[in-house]
Amino acid sequence: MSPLPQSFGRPVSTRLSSTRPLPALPLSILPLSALPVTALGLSATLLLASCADEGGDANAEDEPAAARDTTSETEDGEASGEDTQGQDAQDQGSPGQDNPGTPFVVEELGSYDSPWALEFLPGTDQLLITTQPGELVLHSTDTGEEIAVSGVPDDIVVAGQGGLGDVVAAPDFEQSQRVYLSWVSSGEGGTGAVVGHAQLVESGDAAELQDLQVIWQQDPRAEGSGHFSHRLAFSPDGEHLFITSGDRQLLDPAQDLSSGLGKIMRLTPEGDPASGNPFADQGGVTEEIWTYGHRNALGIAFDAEGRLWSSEMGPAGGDELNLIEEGQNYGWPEVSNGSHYDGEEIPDHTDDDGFTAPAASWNPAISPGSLMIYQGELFEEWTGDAFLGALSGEALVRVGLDETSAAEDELWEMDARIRDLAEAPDGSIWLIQDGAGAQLLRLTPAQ
Ligand SMILES: [Ca+2]
Ligand SMILES: [Ca+2]
Repeated sequence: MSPLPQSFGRPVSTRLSSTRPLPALPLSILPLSALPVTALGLSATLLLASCADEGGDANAEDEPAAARDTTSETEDGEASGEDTQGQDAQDQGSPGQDNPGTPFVVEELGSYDSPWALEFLPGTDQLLITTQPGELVLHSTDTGEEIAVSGVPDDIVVAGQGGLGDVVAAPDFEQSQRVYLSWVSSGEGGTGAVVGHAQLVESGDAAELQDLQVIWQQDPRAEGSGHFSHRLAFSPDGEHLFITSGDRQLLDPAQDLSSGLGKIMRLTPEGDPASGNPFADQGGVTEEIWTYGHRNALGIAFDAEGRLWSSEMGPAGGDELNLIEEGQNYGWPEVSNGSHYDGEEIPDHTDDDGFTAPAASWNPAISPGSLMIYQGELFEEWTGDAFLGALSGEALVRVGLDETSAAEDELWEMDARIRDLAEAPDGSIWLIQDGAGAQLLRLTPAQ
Protein backbone atom coordinates (compact mmCIF):
# COMPACT_ATOMS: atom_id res chain seq x y z
CA MET A 1 0.00 0.00 0.00
CA SER A 2 1.22 3.50 -0.71
CA PRO A 3 2.11 5.59 2.29
CA LEU A 4 -0.68 7.67 3.68
CA PRO A 5 -0.54 11.41 3.16
CA GLN A 6 1.80 12.93 5.66
CA SER A 7 0.33 16.31 6.38
CA PHE A 8 -1.51 16.91 9.63
CA GLY A 9 -4.76 18.75 9.52
CA ARG A 10 -4.15 19.72 5.92
CA PRO A 11 -7.16 21.59 4.56
CA VAL A 12 -8.99 20.03 1.68
CA SER A 13 -11.57 22.27 0.18
CA THR A 14 -13.30 20.26 -2.47
CA ARG A 15 -16.76 18.86 -1.99
CA LEU A 16 -16.90 15.10 -2.08
CA SER A 17 -20.59 14.83 -1.58
CA SER A 18 -23.68 16.30 -3.08
CA THR A 19 -26.53 18.38 -1.81
CA ARG A 20 -29.92 16.86 -2.31
CA PRO A 21 -31.40 16.30 -4.80
CA LEU A 22 -28.26 16.12 -6.92
CA PRO A 23 -26.97 12.56 -7.24
CA ALA A 24 -23.72 11.77 -5.46
CA LEU A 25 -20.75 12.26 -7.72
CA PRO A 26 -18.86 9.00 -8.02
CA LEU A 27 -15.21 9.88 -7.64
CA SER A 28 -14.22 7.03 -9.88
CA ILE A 29 -15.51 8.87 -12.95
CA LEU A 30 -13.53 12.02 -12.26
CA PRO A 31 -10.55 12.42 -14.57
CA LEU A 32 -7.36 12.50 -12.58
CA SER A 33 -6.77 16.07 -13.63
CA ALA A 34 -9.99 17.01 -11.85
CA LEU A 35 -8.63 15.82 -8.55
CA PRO A 36 -7.13 18.83 -6.75
CA VAL A 37 -5.13 18.86 -3.55
CA THR A 38 -7.25 16.05 -2.30
CA ALA A 39 -5.82 13.53 -4.73
CA LEU A 40 -3.55 11.97 -2.15
CA GLY A 41 -6.29 11.78 0.38
CA LEU A 42 -8.75 10.31 -2.05
CA SER A 43 -6.28 7.75 -3.27
CA ALA A 44 -5.59 6.74 0.26
CA THR A 45 -9.28 6.44 0.95
CA LEU A 46 -9.78 4.32 -2.14
CA LEU A 47 -6.88 2.11 -1.16
CA LEU A 48 -8.26 1.75 2.32
CA ALA A 49 -11.66 0.93 0.89
CA SER A 50 -10.18 -1.95 -1.07
CA CYS A 51 -8.35 -3.13 2.03
CA ALA A 52 -11.65 -3.01 3.85
CA ASP A 53 -13.07 -5.55 1.42
CA GLU A 54 -10.20 -7.88 2.14
CA GLY A 55 -10.57 -7.28 5.84
CA GLY A 56 -14.22 -8.17 5.60
CA ASP A 57 -13.54 -11.40 3.81
CA ALA A 58 -10.68 -12.34 6.06
CA ASN A 59 -12.81 -11.91 9.15
CA ALA A 60 -15.99 -13.40 7.80
CA GLU A 61 -15.68 -16.34 10.16
CA ASP A 62 -16.30 -13.97 13.05
CA GLU A 63 -19.72 -13.10 11.75
CA PRO A 64 -23.04 -14.92 11.60
CA ALA A 65 -23.19 -17.25 8.63
CA ALA A 66 -26.39 -15.62 7.48
CA ALA A 67 -24.85 -12.17 7.39
CA ARG A 68 -23.27 -10.94 4.22
CA ASP A 69 -22.52 -7.52 5.63
CA THR A 70 -19.30 -8.72 7.08
CA THR A 71 -16.50 -6.46 8.04
CA SER A 72 -13.47 -6.98 10.15
CA GLU A 73 -13.62 -6.18 13.78
CA THR A 74 -13.98 -2.45 13.39
CA GLU A 75 -17.04 -0.90 11.89
CA ASP A 76 -15.41 -0.02 8.62
CA GLY A 77 -13.31 -3.06 7.95
CA GLU A 78 -10.12 -1.33 8.98
CA ALA A 79 -7.61 -2.50 11.49
CA SER A 80 -7.56 0.03 14.27
CA GLY A 81 -4.61 1.44 16.04
CA GLU A 82 -1.02 1.43 14.99
CA ASP A 83 -1.49 -0.41 11.72
CA THR A 84 -3.42 2.43 10.17
CA GLN A 85 -1.50 5.30 11.68
CA GLY A 86 1.36 6.55 9.60
CA GLN A 87 4.80 6.27 11.13
CA ASP A 88 4.87 10.02 11.46
CA ALA A 89 1.48 10.43 13.04
CA GLN A 90 2.88 10.75 16.53
CA ASP A 91 5.45 13.28 15.46
CA GLN A 92 2.94 15.51 13.79
CA GLY A 93 0.61 16.20 16.61
CA SER A 94 3.02 18.06 18.82
CA PRO A 95 1.31 20.40 21.26
CA GLY A 96 0.15 23.66 19.84
CA GLN A 97 1.05 22.78 16.30
CA ASP A 98 -0.09 25.41 13.84
CA ASN A 99 0.09 24.26 10.25
CA PRO A 100 0.02 27.04 7.69
CA GLY A 101 -3.35 27.23 6.00
CA THR A 102 -5.13 25.23 8.68
CA PRO A 103 -7.75 27.22 10.59
CA PHE A 104 -6.99 25.52 13.88
CA VAL A 105 -4.14 24.79 16.24
CA VAL A 106 -3.98 21.25 17.60
CA GLU A 107 -2.89 20.40 21.15
CA GLU A 108 -2.39 16.84 22.39
CA LEU A 109 -3.76 16.39 25.90
CA GLY A 110 -3.45 12.72 26.74
CA SER A 111 -3.29 9.17 25.48
CA TYR A 112 -5.92 6.45 25.91
CA ASP A 113 -6.49 2.82 25.07
CA SER A 114 -9.31 2.56 22.53
CA PRO A 115 -11.43 5.50 23.69
CA TRP A 116 -14.99 5.67 22.43
CA ALA A 117 -16.81 8.77 23.64
CA LEU A 118 -16.33 12.29 24.99
CA GLU A 119 -18.84 14.27 27.06
CA PHE A 120 -18.32 17.67 28.68
CA LEU A 121 -20.21 17.79 31.96
CA PRO A 122 -22.44 20.88 32.19
CA GLY A 123 -21.51 23.41 34.85
CA THR A 124 -18.07 21.87 35.45
CA ASP A 125 -14.58 22.01 33.98
CA GLN A 126 -14.71 18.27 33.45
CA LEU A 127 -14.75 15.96 30.48
CA LEU A 128 -15.84 12.32 30.71
CA ILE A 129 -14.05 9.86 28.46
CA THR A 130 -15.13 6.25 27.92
CA THR A 131 -12.85 3.56 26.57
CA GLN A 132 -14.05 0.46 24.79
CA PRO A 133 -12.30 -1.89 27.27
CA GLY A 134 -14.38 -0.35 30.04
CA GLU A 135 -12.62 2.61 31.59
CA LEU A 136 -14.43 5.80 32.52
CA VAL A 137 -12.08 8.76 32.97
CA LEU A 138 -12.88 12.16 34.45
CA HIS A 139 -10.51 14.68 32.88
CA SER A 140 -10.13 18.20 34.27
CA THR A 141 -9.95 20.66 31.39
CA ASP A 142 -8.31 23.18 33.78
CA THR A 143 -5.47 21.09 35.11
CA GLY A 144 -5.39 18.00 32.92
CA GLU A 145 -5.67 15.87 36.04
CA GLU A 146 -7.58 12.65 35.62
CA ILE A 147 -9.62 10.40 37.88
CA ALA A 148 -10.54 6.82 37.03
CA VAL A 149 -14.23 6.54 37.85
CA SER A 150 -15.13 3.34 39.72
CA GLY A 151 -18.41 1.50 39.61
CA VAL A 152 -18.59 1.06 35.85
CA PRO A 153 -20.83 -1.82 34.74
CA ASP A 154 -19.26 -5.19 35.53
CA ASP A 155 -20.90 -7.07 32.67
CA ILE A 156 -19.31 -5.29 29.72
CA VAL A 157 -18.51 -7.59 26.81
CA VAL A 158 -15.38 -6.31 25.09
CA ALA A 159 -15.17 -7.97 21.67
CA GLY A 160 -15.16 -6.73 18.11
CA GLN A 161 -17.02 -3.45 18.11
CA GLY A 162 -18.44 -4.14 21.56
CA GLY A 163 -17.42 -2.70 24.88
CA LEU A 164 -18.21 0.39 26.88
CA GLY A 165 -19.75 2.87 24.46
CA ASP A 166 -21.32 6.28 24.69
CA VAL A 167 -21.73 8.63 27.64
CA VAL A 168 -24.02 11.66 27.91
CA ALA A 169 -24.95 13.92 30.80
CA ALA A 170 -28.60 13.98 31.83
CA PRO A 171 -30.35 17.24 30.86
CA ASP A 172 -30.58 18.05 34.59
CA PHE A 173 -27.01 16.94 35.32
CA GLU A 174 -26.19 20.03 37.36
CA GLN A 175 -28.86 19.03 39.87
CA SER A 176 -28.87 15.25 39.53
CA GLN A 177 -25.22 14.39 38.62
CA ARG A 178 -26.83 11.71 36.46
CA VAL A 179 -25.01 10.32 33.45
CA TYR A 180 -26.19 7.85 30.82
CA LEU A 181 -23.92 5.14 29.48
CA SER A 182 -24.23 2.52 26.76
CA TRP A 183 -22.32 -0.76 26.65
CA VAL A 184 -22.52 -4.28 25.28
CA SER A 185 -23.55 -7.19 27.46
CA SER A 186 -24.51 -10.78 26.74
CA GLY A 187 -27.45 -12.99 27.57
CA GLU A 188 -29.87 -15.37 25.95
CA GLY A 189 -29.55 -15.05 22.20
CA GLY A 190 -26.09 -13.49 22.15
CA THR A 191 -24.86 -9.97 22.70
CA GLY A 192 -26.64 -6.65 22.59
CA ALA A 193 -26.28 -3.05 23.60
CA VAL A 194 -27.77 -1.80 26.83
CA VAL A 195 -28.21 1.70 28.22
CA GLY A 196 -28.19 2.65 31.86
CA HIS A 197 -28.00 5.68 34.07
CA ALA A 198 -26.10 6.32 37.28
CA GLN A 199 -25.13 9.13 39.59
CA LEU A 200 -21.57 10.38 39.26
CA VAL A 201 -20.37 11.06 42.79
CA GLU A 202 -17.05 12.74 43.51
CA SER A 203 -15.33 12.89 46.86
CA GLY A 204 -11.84 14.22 47.24
CA ASP A 205 -9.76 12.84 44.42
CA ALA A 206 -12.03 9.86 43.78
CA ALA A 207 -15.19 9.43 41.76
CA GLU A 208 -17.67 6.62 41.38
CA LEU A 209 -20.90 5.69 39.70
CA GLN A 210 -23.68 4.96 42.17
CA ASP A 211 -27.15 3.49 41.72
CA LEU A 212 -26.48 2.17 38.23
CA GLN A 213 -29.72 1.08 36.59
CA VAL A 214 -30.15 -0.50 33.17
CA ILE A 215 -33.08 1.19 31.44
CA TRP A 216 -32.89 -0.22 27.90
CA GLN A 217 -31.88 -3.42 26.17
CA GLN A 218 -31.33 -3.83 22.45
CA ASP A 219 -33.97 -6.32 21.33
CA PRO A 220 -33.27 -8.88 20.01
CA ARG A 221 -29.76 -9.88 21.01
CA ALA A 222 -27.73 -11.50 18.26
CA GLU A 223 -24.54 -13.46 17.72
CA GLY A 224 -21.44 -11.66 16.56
CA SER A 225 -19.81 -8.45 17.68
CA GLY A 226 -20.66 -5.81 15.12
CA HIS A 227 -23.00 -2.87 14.51
CA PHE A 228 -24.32 -2.17 17.98
CA SER A 229 -24.30 1.59 17.19
CA HIS A 230 -25.54 2.59 20.70
CA ARG A 231 -24.93 6.33 20.44
CA LEU A 232 -27.11 8.52 22.67
CA ALA A 233 -28.62 12.01 22.45
CA PHE A 234 -31.15 13.96 24.49
CA SER A 235 -33.64 16.27 22.85
CA PRO A 236 -32.99 19.95 23.68
CA ASP A 237 -36.07 20.03 25.94
CA GLY A 238 -34.70 17.09 27.92
CA GLU A 239 -37.89 15.09 27.41
CA HIS A 240 -36.59 12.38 25.09
CA LEU A 241 -33.59 10.08 24.95
CA PHE A 242 -32.67 8.92 21.44
CA ILE A 243 -30.65 5.71 21.00
CA THR A 244 -29.18 4.43 17.75
CA SER A 245 -29.66 0.65 17.48
CA GLY A 246 -27.51 -0.91 14.74
CA ASP A 247 -28.48 -3.73 12.40
CA ARG A 248 -26.00 -6.18 14.02
CA GLN A 249 -24.79 -6.93 10.46
CA LEU A 250 -28.04 -8.84 9.85
CA LEU A 251 -29.36 -6.34 7.26
CA ASP A 252 -33.05 -7.32 6.85
CA PRO A 253 -34.13 -6.59 10.44
CA ALA A 254 -33.59 -2.90 9.61
CA GLN A 255 -36.79 -3.06 7.52
CA ASP A 256 -38.72 -5.18 10.03
CA LEU A 257 -40.75 -3.04 12.43
CA SER A 258 -41.08 -6.00 14.82
CA SER A 259 -37.29 -5.96 15.36
CA GLY A 260 -35.37 -3.40 17.38
CA LEU A 261 -32.33 -3.63 15.09
CA GLY A 262 -31.48 -1.04 12.45
CA LYS A 263 -33.57 1.63 14.19
CA ILE A 264 -33.38 4.91 16.04
CA MET A 265 -35.39 4.74 19.28
CA ARG A 266 -37.16 7.56 21.10
CA LEU A 267 -37.57 6.93 24.82
CA THR A 268 -38.38 8.75 28.02
CA PRO A 269 -35.43 9.56 30.28
CA GLU A 270 -36.38 6.41 32.24
CA GLY A 271 -36.12 4.21 29.15
CA ASP A 272 -39.80 3.69 28.39
CA PRO A 273 -41.19 4.15 24.87
CA ALA A 274 -42.00 7.84 24.46
CA SER A 275 -45.63 8.69 24.05
CA GLY A 276 -46.57 9.65 20.52
CA ASN A 277 -44.04 7.39 18.82
CA PRO A 278 -45.13 6.62 15.23
CA PHE A 279 -45.67 2.86 15.56
CA ALA A 280 -46.78 2.80 19.20
CA ASP A 281 -50.02 0.97 18.43
CA GLN A 282 -48.06 -2.13 17.38
CA GLY A 283 -46.73 -2.67 20.91
CA GLY A 284 -43.58 -4.47 21.99
CA VAL A 285 -40.22 -3.13 20.88
CA THR A 286 -41.99 -1.44 17.97
CA GLU A 287 -43.28 1.14 20.43
CA GLU A 288 -39.74 2.44 20.85
CA ILE A 289 -39.08 3.09 17.16
CA TRP A 290 -38.74 6.64 15.87
CA THR A 291 -37.11 5.85 12.48
CA TYR A 292 -35.94 2.69 10.67
CA GLY A 293 -33.88 1.39 7.76
CA HIS A 294 -30.55 2.22 9.42
CA ARG A 295 -27.30 0.26 9.20
CA ASN A 296 -24.76 1.48 11.77
CA ALA A 297 -25.58 4.97 12.98
CA LEU A 298 -22.58 6.06 15.05
CA GLY A 299 -23.48 9.73 15.31
CA ILE A 300 -26.63 11.49 16.51
CA ALA A 301 -27.05 15.16 17.40
CA PHE A 302 -29.55 18.00 17.50
CA ASP A 303 -28.91 21.32 15.80
CA ALA A 304 -29.75 24.70 17.32
CA GLU A 305 -33.16 24.69 15.60
CA GLY A 306 -34.09 21.38 17.21
CA ARG A 307 -33.67 19.23 14.10
CA LEU A 308 -32.15 15.79 14.68
CA TRP A 309 -29.34 14.51 12.46
CA SER A 310 -27.57 11.17 12.37
CA SER A 311 -24.42 9.96 10.67
CA GLU A 312 -24.49 6.37 9.47
CA MET A 313 -21.71 4.11 8.38
CA GLY A 314 -22.60 2.57 5.03
CA PRO A 315 -21.23 -0.63 3.50
CA ALA A 316 -18.54 -0.26 0.79
CA GLY A 317 -19.24 3.40 0.21
CA GLY A 318 -22.61 4.89 1.05
CA ASP A 319 -21.83 6.62 4.33
CA GLU A 320 -24.71 8.95 5.12
CA LEU A 321 -25.74 12.04 7.01
CA ASN A 322 -29.49 11.86 7.56
CA LEU A 323 -32.06 14.35 8.78
CA ILE A 324 -34.03 12.21 11.24
CA GLU A 325 -37.79 12.73 11.03
CA GLU A 326 -40.57 10.81 12.73
CA GLY A 327 -41.52 7.48 11.16
CA GLN A 328 -39.24 7.75 8.14
CA ASN A 329 -37.57 4.75 6.49
CA TYR A 330 -33.94 5.45 5.54
CA GLY A 331 -33.70 2.48 3.20
CA TRP A 332 -31.07 0.04 4.48
CA PRO A 333 -30.57 -2.62 3.14
CA GLU A 334 -32.92 -2.06 0.19
CA VAL A 335 -31.09 1.03 -1.04
CA SER A 336 -27.66 2.54 -0.39
CA ASN A 337 -25.40 4.86 -2.31
CA GLY A 338 -22.69 2.26 -1.67
CA SER A 339 -22.36 -1.45 -2.47
CA HIS A 340 -22.01 -4.70 -0.55
CA TYR A 341 -18.49 -5.63 0.52
CA ASP A 342 -18.54 -8.53 -1.94
CA GLY A 343 -18.97 -6.01 -4.75
CA GLU A 344 -22.65 -6.61 -5.38
CA GLU A 345 -24.39 -3.34 -6.15
CA ILE A 346 -27.21 -2.05 -3.96
CA PRO A 347 -29.62 0.30 -5.74
CA ASP A 348 -28.82 3.91 -4.92
CA HIS A 349 -31.28 6.17 -3.15
CA THR A 350 -33.59 7.90 -5.62
CA ASP A 351 -36.29 10.52 -5.21
CA ASP A 352 -39.21 8.17 -5.87
CA ASP A 353 -38.21 4.89 -4.21
CA GLY A 354 -40.26 5.50 -1.08
CA PHE A 355 -37.18 5.77 1.15
CA THR A 356 -35.79 8.90 2.75
CA ALA A 357 -32.55 9.80 0.98
CA PRO A 358 -29.52 11.02 2.89
CA ALA A 359 -28.89 14.75 3.12
CA ALA A 360 -25.28 13.98 2.19
CA SER A 361 -23.43 10.79 1.38
CA TRP A 362 -19.84 9.67 0.81
CA ASN A 363 -18.45 7.25 -1.71
CA PRO A 364 -15.75 6.13 -1.23
CA ALA A 365 -16.38 5.73 2.46
CA ILE A 366 -14.97 8.00 5.14
CA SER A 367 -16.49 5.85 7.93
CA PRO A 368 -18.07 8.47 10.18
CA GLY A 369 -17.76 7.31 13.79
CA SER A 370 -19.23 10.42 15.37
CA LEU A 371 -21.27 13.56 14.77
CA MET A 372 -21.24 16.93 16.53
CA ILE A 373 -23.16 20.06 15.56
CA TYR A 374 -21.23 23.16 16.50
CA GLN A 375 -23.17 25.76 18.46
CA GLY A 376 -20.25 27.76 19.79
CA GLU A 377 -18.78 31.05 18.65
CA LEU A 378 -15.04 30.54 19.12
CA PHE A 379 -14.88 29.37 15.50
CA GLU A 380 -17.20 32.13 14.39
CA GLU A 381 -17.57 30.94 10.81
CA TRP A 382 -18.73 27.49 11.84
CA THR A 383 -21.71 28.07 14.12
CA GLY A 384 -24.45 25.67 13.05
CA ASP A 385 -22.19 23.39 11.02
CA ALA A 386 -21.96 19.63 11.49
CA PHE A 387 -18.63 17.91 12.16
CA LEU A 388 -17.95 14.25 11.56
CA GLY A 389 -14.97 12.29 12.83
CA ALA A 390 -13.84 9.87 10.13
CA LEU A 391 -12.37 6.49 11.03
CA SER A 392 -11.05 5.01 7.75
CA GLY A 393 -11.05 8.53 6.32
CA GLU A 394 -8.68 9.65 9.11
CA ALA A 395 -10.16 13.10 8.90
CA LEU A 396 -12.26 15.81 10.44
CA VAL A 397 -15.11 16.72 8.10
CA ARG A 398 -17.13 19.95 8.25
CA VAL A 399 -20.60 19.84 6.72
CA GLY A 400 -22.79 22.87 6.18
CA LEU A 401 -26.43 22.27 7.11
CA ASP A 402 -29.60 23.96 6.02
CA GLU A 403 -33.18 22.98 6.73
CA THR A 404 -33.16 19.66 4.88
CA SER A 405 -29.87 19.37 3.05
CA ALA A 406 -26.20 19.18 3.79
CA ALA A 407 -22.95 19.39 1.88
CA GLU A 408 -19.38 18.73 2.83
CA ASP A 409 -17.50 22.01 2.95
CA GLU A 410 -14.08 21.01 4.25
CA LEU A 411 -12.10 17.90 5.08
CA TRP A 412 -8.91 18.07 7.12
CA GLU A 413 -6.62 15.06 7.11
CA MET A 414 -5.76 14.19 10.70
CA ASP A 415 -3.52 11.18 9.97
CA ALA A 416 -5.36 9.10 12.54
CA ARG A 417 -8.74 7.47 12.84
CA ILE A 418 -11.07 9.87 14.68
CA ARG A 419 -13.46 8.13 17.09
CA ASP A 420 -15.42 10.98 18.68
CA LEU A 421 -15.62 14.74 18.90
CA ALA A 422 -17.25 17.26 21.20
CA GLU A 423 -17.66 20.98 21.65
CA ALA A 424 -16.20 22.36 24.88
CA PRO A 425 -17.98 25.08 26.86
CA ASP A 426 -15.43 27.61 25.55
CA GLY A 427 -16.21 26.68 21.94
CA SER A 428 -12.99 24.78 21.31
CA ILE A 429 -13.43 21.50 19.45
CA TRP A 430 -12.08 18.34 21.07
CA LEU A 431 -11.37 15.14 19.17
CA ILE A 432 -10.29 11.74 20.28
CA GLN A 433 -8.45 9.29 18.09
CA ASP A 434 -9.20 5.57 17.85
CA GLY A 435 -7.29 2.48 18.94
CA ALA A 436 -4.18 1.96 21.04
CA GLY A 437 -2.39 5.11 22.16
CA ALA A 438 -5.21 7.32 20.89
CA GLN A 439 -4.62 11.00 21.55
CA LEU A 440 -7.08 13.50 22.99
CA LEU A 441 -6.85 16.63 20.81
CA ARG A 442 -7.99 20.20 21.41
CA LEU A 443 -8.57 22.45 18.41
CA THR A 444 -8.59 26.23 18.79
CA PRO A 445 -8.55 28.88 16.08
CA ALA A 446 -5.19 29.58 14.43
CA GLN A 447 -4.06 33.15 14.98
CA1 LIG B 1 -30.01 5.27 3.70
CA1 LIG C 1 -25.53 1.66 -4.61
